[in-house]
Amino acid sequence: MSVGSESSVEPKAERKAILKLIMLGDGGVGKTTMINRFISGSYIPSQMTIGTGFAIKNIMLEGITITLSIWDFAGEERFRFLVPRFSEGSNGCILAFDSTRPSTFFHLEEWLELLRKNTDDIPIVLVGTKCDIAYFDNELVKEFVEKHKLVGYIASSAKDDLRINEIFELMARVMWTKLTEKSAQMRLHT
Ligand SMILES: Nc1nc2c(ncn2[C@@H]2O[C@H](COP(=O)(O)OP(=O)(O)OP(=O)(O)O)[C@@H](O)[C@H]2O)c(=O)[nH]1
Ligand SMILES: [Mg+2]
Repeated sequence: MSVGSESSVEPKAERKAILKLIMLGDGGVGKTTMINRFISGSYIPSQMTIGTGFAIKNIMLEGITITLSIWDFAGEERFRFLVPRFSEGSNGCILAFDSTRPSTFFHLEEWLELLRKNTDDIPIVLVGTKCDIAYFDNELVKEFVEKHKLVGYIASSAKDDLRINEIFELMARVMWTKLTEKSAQMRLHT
């Protein structure tokens, strides 16, 4: 190869995308702890979230650097008003309940209603937390996933580091696929 051809090689531009992922579910189900495990790899006992929290992490997907911007909504009722305002423009949602407290599963319909009023038809994965203590996987879960056309169900534990990375990687993949399909459709219609 000649010197001339070497110097004409342009550096390959890095391909990047930012995806907004929101976390919803009752207070104390373990949303913040799940994010902490994903970001830092550690189990960090957390305080109740006041309002919202925010975290980012880069992951590689098909040669593209995806920046996941993760919005961690407080589960307490008094902070619910923040969801419509700050969920705008989200690409996907992790909907979490606590496997040790069935009431948190039965509140999921309310979370979904709030979410769907304020976002496009975004992909949602259902996550059962704390499966180091209790395992919650039954017909009700299956029906819920089918009825609401969710991406699926993952039983997890931030404490024992069970399936935490899998949850975020699955969502990154699904959100990215949805976004690229949407832009391909838009190009077809112009
Ligand atoms: N055993 C066990 N406990 C967990 C797990 N994940 C979280 N916890 C505990 O559950 C409690 C609540 O966790 P958080 O992450 O603060 O819950 P949250 O959903 O963010 O709560 P809000 O901020 O109030 O909405 C904490 O005491 C955690 O240590 C887990 O996988 N296993
Ligand atoms: Mg929290």
